Amino acid sequence: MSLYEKIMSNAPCDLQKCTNEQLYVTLVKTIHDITAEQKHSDSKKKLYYISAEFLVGKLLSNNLINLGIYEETKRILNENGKNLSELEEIEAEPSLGNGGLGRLAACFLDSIATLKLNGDGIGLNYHFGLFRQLFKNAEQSELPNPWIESSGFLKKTDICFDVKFAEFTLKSRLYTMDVIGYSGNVNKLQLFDIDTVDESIVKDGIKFDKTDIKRNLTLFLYPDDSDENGKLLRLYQQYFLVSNAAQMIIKECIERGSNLYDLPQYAVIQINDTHPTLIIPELIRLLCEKGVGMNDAIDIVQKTCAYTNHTILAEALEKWPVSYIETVAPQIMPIIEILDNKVRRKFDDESVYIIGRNESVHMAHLDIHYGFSINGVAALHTNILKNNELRNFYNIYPEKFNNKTNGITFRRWLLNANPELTNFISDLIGDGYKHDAEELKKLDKFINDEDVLKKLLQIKYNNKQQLKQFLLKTQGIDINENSILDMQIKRLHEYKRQQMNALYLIDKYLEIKSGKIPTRPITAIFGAKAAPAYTIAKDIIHLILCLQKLFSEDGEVKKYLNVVMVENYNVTAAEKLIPACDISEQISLASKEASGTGNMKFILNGAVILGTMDGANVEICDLVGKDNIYIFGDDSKTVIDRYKDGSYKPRKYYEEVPEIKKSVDFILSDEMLSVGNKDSLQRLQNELLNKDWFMTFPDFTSYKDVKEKAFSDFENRFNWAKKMLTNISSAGYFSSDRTIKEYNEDIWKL
Ligand code: 26Q
Repeated sequence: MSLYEKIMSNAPCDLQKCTNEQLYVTLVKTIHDITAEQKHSDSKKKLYYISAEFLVGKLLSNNLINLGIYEETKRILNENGKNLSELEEIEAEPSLGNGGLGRLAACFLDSIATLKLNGDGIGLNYHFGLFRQLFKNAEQSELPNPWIESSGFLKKTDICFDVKFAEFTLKSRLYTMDVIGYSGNVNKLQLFDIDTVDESIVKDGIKFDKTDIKRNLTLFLYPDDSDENGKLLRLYQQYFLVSNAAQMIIKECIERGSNLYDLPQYAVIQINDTHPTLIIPELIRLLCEKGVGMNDAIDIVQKTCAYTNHTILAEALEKWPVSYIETVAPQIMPIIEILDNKVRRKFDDESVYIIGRNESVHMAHLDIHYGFSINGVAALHTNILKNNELRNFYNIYPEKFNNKTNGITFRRWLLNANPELTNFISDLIGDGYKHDAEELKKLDKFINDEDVLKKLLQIKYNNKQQLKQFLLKTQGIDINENSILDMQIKRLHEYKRQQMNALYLIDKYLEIKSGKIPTRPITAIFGAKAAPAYTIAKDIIHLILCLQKLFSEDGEVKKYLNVVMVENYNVTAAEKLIPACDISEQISLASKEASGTGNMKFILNGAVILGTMDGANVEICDLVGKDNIYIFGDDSKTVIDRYKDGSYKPRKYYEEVPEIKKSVDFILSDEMLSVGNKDSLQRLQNELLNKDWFMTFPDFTSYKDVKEKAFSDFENRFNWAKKMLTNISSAGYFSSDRTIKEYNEDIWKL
């Protein structure tokens, strides 16, 4: 059957007469029909990538691309007077993740399927995912983000398990999404849910009764955990996830011939950060229930589980009070105690115990002792884990530690997001890079080709115009396509230092006010959600929104400097923003960003990074070379030492560096108070002056200098285009296909 016939077999009427909604459903069904005939990869051993988050993004065009039918579908629609991009808008984005960690899991699934590896994702089917962000009075407010459609890509199954909690048992239901590889192979994302969840209990934004577990369990991703009930709900979610996963894994492995003692030959479980860590005691518990002895069960599980660490921030390392675990799932507590006792008998070092002094369970410690592999997500990150954060563990288990530098799927972040650049690259070097990303290196031979450089600049300009249309339509904001687009788009966190960027913008504003005019207009674009209970993060959003308002209402300033905060930043917005970016801000305090993956998406799309020597920026710098990236600020060693000696005093910089003083003072100026909220601005100013925990002041001057240098280099357009080309040609290493091959060779061995 031709593609046209397949589409027609699902269409309710002639394509010309169909509504866009009908056509969307038609395409979803057609994709289902095609994948139903494809094979799920097969091998004796299967990977289970278990994660609380899978930030998959919209699926329609991605699936069409991976099936190799995007162009043909577009043509068929055009011939019938229809427009594929209008259909794309109908799909709601499944926002089943916060940011980097969730998006990484989604990129990995794409690569696992593309490489025909036998591996599925296991997660939760949050009905409202991450909240939808709204700006009201220059502040963030939160709304539910319903995404599940009756005829979308999510499929209901009749697979159910019982999950026993202390006070009740919940029956789960499995939903699945096809993960379509770019190679005629299809895997699955398995998402667990309960039938009794009740969307109607959500009122007034994202408020709901946090104690009503039978109705609220899978409503939201990570509900607000500022209060005890929020934290307990998160633990209910975690245990629900791992108990379902463990039951399903055991069932599948038995079906494929395992006698349970040989489980490690049938399954490998990759634990995505500590959120699914309880799968370790849960699997041990289930194996024992099936007659395996305790010591054998521990041994089996230890050979099956591997753990990825995504964070260095000590305050983000998960610990659960024993009393919480007793409240939620008391049956696993005796097992955790046995695991802890074994550690205590073996090691005379409190810092590696599982149950710490304050009666709480260190999740990462469980993973490290009772898994066979622990990896960081960029070279610098893994080294910091070995030498600092997890040094005592590295001394015990050096052989378990390994690095897997993150990657991104080029299908979504190049082919889908930037078709014009994709076609241009194919014209220059053929299509081989689509399967072997390192072939992008072939672009280097065009480094002095003026026509190529000109075309690169033209494509960037075209993408800026498309972004302009997108922002006009979605937010009514008009950006100047001839300005420099400088972007910082990522979750809002103090360590990522959006506040330092804001201080820079204040400084620039004051310069313009005093008559120092930039050579070319600058548009500073932000996109960031703050956790609902993270007060300072919300204050930073408020500051940025105030600057946006202030500048846009100042006839003199707005010609040269604009701030745009994109509302509800998500995967869909990122796909529009990244291809249009000139300068990408990757300015975390060195040693704090485990890897970053946005940085990789930007260089792939020909943006140049302004950043610190942190996370994967270090590897990017190695590959693109110092002339093609703008590095500033203290390095990780300096920062780590400064934390150790406790010598940092922000006030000293405030008093000694006039630009810092002026910018910080401005936060509470009359201009700001005319547009902003005094309490919020005051709190932020105090935080910077008295704490500045992420050391924005010591880096401020070099940030400003290097940023000015980047702006001035931008004016030599051909030279800039060479930097763009080198960034693109160096991006091959950051394909998640490379990362996944490494996971498979070193850890999974499928
Ligand atoms: C923990 C406890 C309670 C509530 C929430 C959490 C929680 C939730 C999400 C802790 C961490 C996360 C997400 C972390 C994350 O996204 N980390 C990022 O992972 C990326 C992929 O490896 C890296 O590139 C980023 O550097 C890292 O910040």
